[in-house]
Amino acid sequence: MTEVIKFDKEDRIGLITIDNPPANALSFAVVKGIANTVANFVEDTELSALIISGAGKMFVAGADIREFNMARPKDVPELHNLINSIEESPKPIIAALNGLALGGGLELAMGCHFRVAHEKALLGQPEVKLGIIPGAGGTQRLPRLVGAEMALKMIVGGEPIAAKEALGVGLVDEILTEDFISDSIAFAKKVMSGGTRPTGKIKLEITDSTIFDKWRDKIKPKSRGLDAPYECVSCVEAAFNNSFEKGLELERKIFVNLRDGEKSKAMRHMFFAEREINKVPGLSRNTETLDINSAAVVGAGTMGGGIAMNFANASIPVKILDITKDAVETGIEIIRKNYNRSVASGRFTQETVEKRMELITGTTDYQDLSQVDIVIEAVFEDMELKKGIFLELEKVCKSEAILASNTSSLDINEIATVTNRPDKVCGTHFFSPANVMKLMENVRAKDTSIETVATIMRLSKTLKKTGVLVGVGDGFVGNRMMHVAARVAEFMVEEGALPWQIDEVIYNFGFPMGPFAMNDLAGVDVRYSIRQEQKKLYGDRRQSIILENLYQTGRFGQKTNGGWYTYDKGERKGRPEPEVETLIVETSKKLGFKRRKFSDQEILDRYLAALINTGAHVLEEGLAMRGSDIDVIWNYGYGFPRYRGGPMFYADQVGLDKIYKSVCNYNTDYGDWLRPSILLERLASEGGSLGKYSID
Ligand code: T1G
Repeated sequence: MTEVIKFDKEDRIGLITIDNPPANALSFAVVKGIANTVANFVEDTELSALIISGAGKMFVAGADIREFNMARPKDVPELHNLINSIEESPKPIIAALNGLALGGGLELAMGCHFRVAHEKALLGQPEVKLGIIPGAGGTQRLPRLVGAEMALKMIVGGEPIAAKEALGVGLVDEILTEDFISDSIAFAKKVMSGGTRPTGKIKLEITDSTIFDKWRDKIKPKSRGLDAPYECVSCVEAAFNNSFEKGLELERKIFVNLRDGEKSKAMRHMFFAEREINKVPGLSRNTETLDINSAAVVGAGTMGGGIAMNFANASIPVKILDITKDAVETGIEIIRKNYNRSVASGRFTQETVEKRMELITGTTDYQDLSQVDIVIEAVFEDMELKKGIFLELEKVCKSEAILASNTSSLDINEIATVTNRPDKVCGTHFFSPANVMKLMENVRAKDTSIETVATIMRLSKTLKKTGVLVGVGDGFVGNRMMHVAARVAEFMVEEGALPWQIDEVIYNFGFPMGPFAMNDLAGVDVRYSIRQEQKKLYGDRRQSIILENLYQTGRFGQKTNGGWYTYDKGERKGRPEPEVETLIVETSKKLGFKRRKFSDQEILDRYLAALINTGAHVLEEGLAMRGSDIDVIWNYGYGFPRYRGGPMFYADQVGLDKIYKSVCNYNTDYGDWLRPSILLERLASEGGSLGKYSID
């Protein structure tokens, strides 16, 4: 017996245990092992029933995603064929769901004749999150067991349901709680002489055929650029309009088409990328970490308030300090308003909000921070101000406390110099709004200890954030790349394009908004002050005069009802402003540019070349550990469309040689802003990959 499949017998009952850690994925070896065991069971006259279960906390987490692009060995059947053979068995086969049954795991269970589940088991078809559909009979069997509405909810939504709900809708026959395997064997003995129940033979009748178009309308707002959600609806619909065999055929065709398409490859890349970020060289499960049972935030502004909310949401008491009582009270009031909006939207109950507000206490006295485990400084981006705060913290905070800065670009190495604990100084860069955005750039300064790194990486998980470890550099990773791409967008405006044309191109690529709309949201004044600060680093490079001219008009964005766009009262979406267009044309003239047309494709090429080349520089400088880490940062922090992976994965798909050529071409226009990355050049020449690149 292969080591991933164990087989036992008790009386007339056979028991398969899938033991393929870490997720009992249906790898080639597992599929082969099950197929051989099922074939032997069918022939074995001493056996009357067969149970399939899983070892550990999961039943089966699905097909093995790592094998999607591998050639299937000739002696391994396709999963959907194995499941059909289980369903055709002349003797009953029971799925004993000891835990998570997802994707192909639930499809395997539905090919069985009976299903029993542990009360803690979850059952789901999450394939849509990978840009595919259930490809082993799920779209045809699930509606036969639970009906159209539930099947659509599970397959199109992709979320699992609990065993109890599964029992209620007929997906599970019994819930077992005591000794799960012996109870499963008892169940098998009960049904072993009652014959089989092939799911595929269940007749389907549709009562309301409009349900499918209703679902298509329902998913539209969140399915921009996606194909899989619509294909899920079509396959479930096909189950009601075709024979079982025909439905399986259609499902298979659509599954293969999606699986081999660029969008699913990108989403599968992101699945693994999100898991790679936790792998830090030198950091292991045994690395000592500091328990974070209390926190403090210095600065009761928008960011400080949002950060404090994250701790309260994780049930961690948090103090919020500012220089005046008024500032503290205002900050806490803003927090309450944010929470009240969540109550109004039904996300939280009033009781939850009260409990969380009790965890947040304001102060103006540094002494009150003396016993907290971590302090996060979140004040204005001014180095001297930050150093002064860290000096105070060094005096009052207990020696083991971690001192973190939420700075989005300043040098944390320099901040650390004013403390006696550089090993405990780091960055925790939250993205605005801090209580909403999942991304955290965890910044490792040159003396930050591995224990401090381990602590803040674990803190990200505690706060339900996606923490990516980055190094100290201008703008760290995300903003470093964003500012170069945004400058190139501004340069194109100086040379002939208009903000609204560029934003439309970037929106149509899949971003939630373009760079100019994003700047109006974050503040033209904020970008202006960062750019002024950056002149210390890049003073000799071309500067964005249009940004400086716009700033001088006092049009700072949504906060002033007008920036690049004008915002009519209550409107979140701005409209092109003729006054700004006039300013742009005047600026072009003063700069000596003869304004010219930019095609949409050229705009996209220039913008992405800037983004990708700067990402390659970031990798070259060791500020990010992997290309896939950059993809996670851009998906979670800036809305890079997941069905395109991230900038690094996307560059691989376009072709690094093409990207490198574009960068060299645009380097003549933008100078060192697009100085070709040596890493990009090397990978392009070697046929390498940015998305797979890793410094470890
Ligand atoms: N294939 C390969 N590896 C997998 C895997 C899978 N299906 N699921 C998990 N892993 C790895 C994961 O990469 C990580 O590896 C480790 O297991 C622990 O995962 C035919 C075609 C199950 C909820 O989409 O949602 O079936 O980093 O860190 O937080 O129709 O993993 O340790 O090296 O996420 O406890 C459908 C995907 C597949 C479920 C557990 N199934 N997995 O979460 O641990 S397509 C899915 C998850 C399919 C059929 C189709 C989660 C989890 P490493 P983890 P976790």
